[in-house]
This record gives sequence, C-alpha cells and structure tokens, in this order.
Amino acid sequence: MQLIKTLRWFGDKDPVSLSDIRQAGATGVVTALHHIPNGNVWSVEEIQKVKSRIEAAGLTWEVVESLPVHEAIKQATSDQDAIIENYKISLRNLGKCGVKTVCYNFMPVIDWVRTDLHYQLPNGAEAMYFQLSMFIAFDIFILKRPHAESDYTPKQVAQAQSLYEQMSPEEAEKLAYNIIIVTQAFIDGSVDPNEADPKKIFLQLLKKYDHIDKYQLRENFAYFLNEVIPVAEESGVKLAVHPDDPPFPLLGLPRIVSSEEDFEWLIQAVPSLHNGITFCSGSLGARPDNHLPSLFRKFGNRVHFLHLRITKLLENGDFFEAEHLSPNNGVIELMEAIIEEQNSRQHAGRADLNIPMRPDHGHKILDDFKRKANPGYPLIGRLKGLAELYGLEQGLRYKMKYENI
Ligand code: DNO
Repeated sequence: MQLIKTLRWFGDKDPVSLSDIRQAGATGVVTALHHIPNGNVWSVEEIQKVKSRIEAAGLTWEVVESLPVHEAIKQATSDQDAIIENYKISLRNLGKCGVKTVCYNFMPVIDWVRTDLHYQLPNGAEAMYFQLSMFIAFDIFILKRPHAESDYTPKQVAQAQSLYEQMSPEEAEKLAYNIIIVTQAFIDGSVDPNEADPKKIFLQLLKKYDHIDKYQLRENFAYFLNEVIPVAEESGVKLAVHPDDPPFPLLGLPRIVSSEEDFEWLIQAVPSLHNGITFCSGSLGARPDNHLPSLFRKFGNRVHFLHLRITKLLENGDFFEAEHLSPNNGVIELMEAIIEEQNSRQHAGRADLNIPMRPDHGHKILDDFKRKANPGYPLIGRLKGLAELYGLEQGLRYKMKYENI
C-alpha cells in the first residue's frame, strides 16, 4: 500500500519539465489539457498525446486537474446542457484512455485567492499570503464592486481604507492584476490575460451572480452532478471536487464546498462514491471550524486525491502557506487518518487503495529564486514538501504496521 507521489505539470508552457518532476521523486503527474478551451470536448486523440508524453518520461498520468466546469453550468444558463454533454464525452474519453481520477471545482468566477505571492518567512523562503484587510481594500477601493462595503464591518472598511491610502497607484494595480490574472491565467481563469481592462470584465462576470445565492448554486451543482456522475460510473472515472480556497464567500459570491455541512450536502445530493472529494488540507485548513483529521475520518471513503499542505491561520483572518511538515501543525494526525482509511479500504476489498497525493504548493527556496515557475509551484519547494510527506508516510506506515491497526 502506498500514496502515489505526484506533482502538477502545466504542460509545454510549464517551466518545470517532466524530467524535473521525475527527479524530484514523483512517479505520477497531475495535469490537464490546458490548450483546450473550457467547455470543449477532450478528444481521445488529444488525451493520448499528453498521456504518451508523460509515459515517455517514465511517469504515469494519475489525475486530471482540472476538467473545468464552465461558468454556464455554475449559472445554469440556457446553453448549459450542450456544455454538460461535452463534459460527459470528455469523461468517457478519459475513461477509455485509462485516466480515471478527475479533479474539478465549483467556485464561481474565481479559483484560489492570495494577496501576496512573495511573503517572506524568517528563514528567507517565500510563501503565499492572504491578508483579509488587503483583500477588502481590493474589493471596495480598487475593484470598486458595487455595494461591497455592506459585506464588511465598519472596522474592516476603515482598516482597508487606511491600507489603500498607503498604496501607490502602481501597487493597487499590481494587487488587482495578481488576484484577477496572475493566480488564475495558468489554471484556465475566466479573464483573458490580454484583456485591456481586466477589472471591468471581472466585474461583469461577478454581476452574473447577483441573483445566485448559496441555495441556487447548490441546485445548479446538483443538476450537474446528477448528469455527470452516472457517466463517471459507467466510465470507471472518479470525480473529486476541490474545496473552495479560501473556504468562505468572497466578492459577494457564494462558495459551497467549504465545510463539513457542505460535504454532507454533496453526498446526499448524489451518494455514489464516484461523487468524490479532493482533500485539500491547505484550502480546508483556512477555516477554524474545519478540523482536518476529523473531516478526513468522516469523508475519507470518498477521497480520491490528496493535496497535502498546511495553512497557518492567524487571529485576524489572515493566513499563509506554512511548512508541509512541522511537529504541531496537524499533518501527522492527518497522515495517520489517511493510512487508516487505506487499511479500511483493504478490509472492504476496494481496489483504490493507493491514493494519489501531491504536496500542493511549495515555498520558494534555494534555486527556485533563479528559476521560473507558476505562483505556488516552484520545483525545489515542492520537492521538499513531497520528500517530507513521503518520509512521514513511510515512518507512520512502519510504526502502524507493528501496532496492527
Ligand atoms: C491552485 C489549485 C487550484 C485547483 C483547482 C482545482 O493552486 O489548488 O487551482 O487546481 O481549484 O479545480
């Protein structure tokens, strides 16, 4: 039994190569057909091309991240059925090609959000940081989202205003560009990086959710799941929804994959185990009421993919991406719960014992400062995370075997 060691690869545009990934200790790759526009079919031919390249490098294509869900589906617009049909064809084609784990998310308009991509840690490494008051400054004073102030307390608005007043116009633009483009474009973001006025387009996209609250978005999600899960079952493909990052509503948008209650809802909407979860400890950990090992123990039987990293949550609502492994950060207990889950799958006669795992993001360290990489995806920092997690896994596995769990 093992966790399959993987790293994410963004295809030909990725400054990190497949050979780098192999040398870093991964055996598997997590990738997507990034060149195919969201909503279009992934043909067998295109899937095979990427798969063959990965295999020629001595690796396996373990997980698709992501087969993106088009905004039309999240909004349930009249053209959604044709786009869902394409999604189903893509799932069938992936199944035919033997790529059988598919990660996706259901976050409207914007995927993950950080305000500082170069937060310096005491040892000189860089991590990514979410500063709540900076984000509020972006929302109210830079993006100027209509009625944004009403989402915050007067104290939050005042703090954000004072931060905004200390920013130069260039700094304000850079913050907006990081949030709307830099952290989104390489993962199929909804605003074209060549757009002359990204903020304007972004506001238009947000506006489409004016009448979509949490319950309506859940309804739209359930419609999608009821359509695609039967096809996933027929094709032997496991879908694994990625949690919201961060796991709370932003910019007036509902976010519905954030908490224990959300996972309960997800399962009752479509109970099949093919309706699974990407357990992203970093995303879920940015919320104080998410206790990672307990959440994992509760929903572990439908976790098909692991993103392991630890978030340091601060009292004012800020958080940053901490080290993958440190004695008190909870990752040891989480790893223990993961190994227990594998054991119970074995007892239940399940075939999917070896869950793919990636360290998710990494700190920028050492030679990463001389190399290019997408934000969050420096090679050496991820290599360190992978090595630490693998060591932890092996040590625990050795110990737990003798305790005969
Ligand atoms: C960021 C990632 C997310 C994730 C998607 C999955 O680095 O963890 O963009 O890939 O949400 O659909």
